[in-house]
Amino acid sequence: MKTIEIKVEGMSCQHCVAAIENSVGKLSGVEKVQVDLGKGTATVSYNEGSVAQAAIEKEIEEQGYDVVSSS
Ligand SMILES: [Cu+2]
Repeated sequence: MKTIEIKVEGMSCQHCVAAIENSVGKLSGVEKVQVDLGKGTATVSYNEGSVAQAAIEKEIEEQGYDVVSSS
């Protein structure tokens, strides 16, 4: 299990939080998603053998947000 913090731009309200938590949370291999609206981050815990970090970031971008960086 790996946990990353992704800096996301474009989130403005609880709707955005729910959109990201739901869509990323549906990816198989993703264990936990926690979005912090104030910090503009999404903290994602996932199984590296099941899902790639790039796929997680792509999912966020497909929802209409910009991935700035991740660590
Ligand atoms: Cu919103």
